[in-house]
Amino acid sequence: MGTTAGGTSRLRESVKRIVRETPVTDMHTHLFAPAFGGLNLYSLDDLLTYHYLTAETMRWSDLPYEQFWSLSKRGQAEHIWQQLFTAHSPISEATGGLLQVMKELGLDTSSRDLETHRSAWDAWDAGAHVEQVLGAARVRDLVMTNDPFDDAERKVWEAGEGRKDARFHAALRTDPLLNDWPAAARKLPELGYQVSEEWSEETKAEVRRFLREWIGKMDALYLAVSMPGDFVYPADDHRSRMIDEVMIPVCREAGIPFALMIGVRRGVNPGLRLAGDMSMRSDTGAVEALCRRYPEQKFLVTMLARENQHELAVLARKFRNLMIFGCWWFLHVESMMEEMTRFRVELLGTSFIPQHSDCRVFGQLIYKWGRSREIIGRVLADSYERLAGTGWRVEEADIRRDVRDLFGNNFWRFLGRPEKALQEEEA
Ligand code: RAT
Ligand code: ZN
Repeated sequence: MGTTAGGTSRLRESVKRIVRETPVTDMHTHLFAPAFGGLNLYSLDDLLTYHYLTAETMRWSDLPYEQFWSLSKRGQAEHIWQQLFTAHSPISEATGGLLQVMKELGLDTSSRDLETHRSAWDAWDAGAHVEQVLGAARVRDLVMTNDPFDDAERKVWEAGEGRKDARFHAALRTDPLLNDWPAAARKLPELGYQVSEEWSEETKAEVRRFLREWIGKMDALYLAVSMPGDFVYPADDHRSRMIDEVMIPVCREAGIPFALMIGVRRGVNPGLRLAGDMSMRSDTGAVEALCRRYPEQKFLVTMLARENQHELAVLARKFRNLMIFGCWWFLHVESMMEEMTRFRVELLGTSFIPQHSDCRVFGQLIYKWGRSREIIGRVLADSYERLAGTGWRVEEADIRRDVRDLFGNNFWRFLGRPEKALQEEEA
């Protein structure tokens, strides 16, 4: 552009405007393309029954868990609204986020009458709503979480409908292969793969064939798994064998990254179902060992415990095949996002992926990206201000390039798909 971004407050304003306006690639969500029909969630009751809100509700509610689960979705939503929005002030990240979504979609948030909000919401056309949300959140591309073991989802892929909408990309999720091998070994033969629980050459070859075929069917951008905090690598165990003998060879052949989301302890309170998972400290040594052993393999990594974040960012300075991403789940709150984004910028400049949304319901894109943009904008404004203080000319074009990197281009280049990168004229 040739123009500098201007004096201090003008510079701050430019940074925040660019961060607000730059389209984003949301590289990990649980959203689905329209072709997946019933798997799509977009109603107000879907937003209210989000598991983040269920967990918060149960702090107040006296209902036995099973009684809560036996309610219809509508009944659960009413209970959640009553506990979190009527009986108490909605000041947590997830409750405040829902209000932000309602406000941005034009509902009168001064009213506490759920029925009024519902009827306004239900009158919207689902397809138009999705477009409105993607537009309001400025999400250009998003990555789903795709599971061939899920019967409803598999049908859509088998019918060749899964990638009809080019904005919705696939990620092949492999949790059962690593975390519940007996169940995976029972399921794979049903899908046509000659697998047995015993770790034989045939089984390994068949699991590799399964992954290869499904990567192809989905055009999967990466292979993904979530791991408990006590994940150890290398070890004399099933996980290490699966990674070394199946996952890495398949990823290498397909030329795709392996995404590890580490530090979840599933079901610490099973009564809460999806809301019952806990965060857990992890050993970054496992990621270090993988990155060192497989320098040609790319790893996308996020961790769930706050205690791991600094070390993980330092590790990314050591390995260029490691891309750290997002403020995951319980870290997707203002204080954690601010802290993490600051030291990531301080340690890595702009060579990381600051956020993913993890959305399960479309409307959530509005608040999750709204909040993230606000925080990232603040951190970057401080950084550019300091930079300008050294006498460096901070050009608007430089800021736009950096934000495009953070919001998508680092991801696409890491994947080896630079053609998907956001161009200057699109931003
Ligand atoms: O953030 C979430 O909604 C979690 O329930 C998990 O799905 C987590 O993000 C994951 O992908 O395992
Ligand atoms: Zn997730």
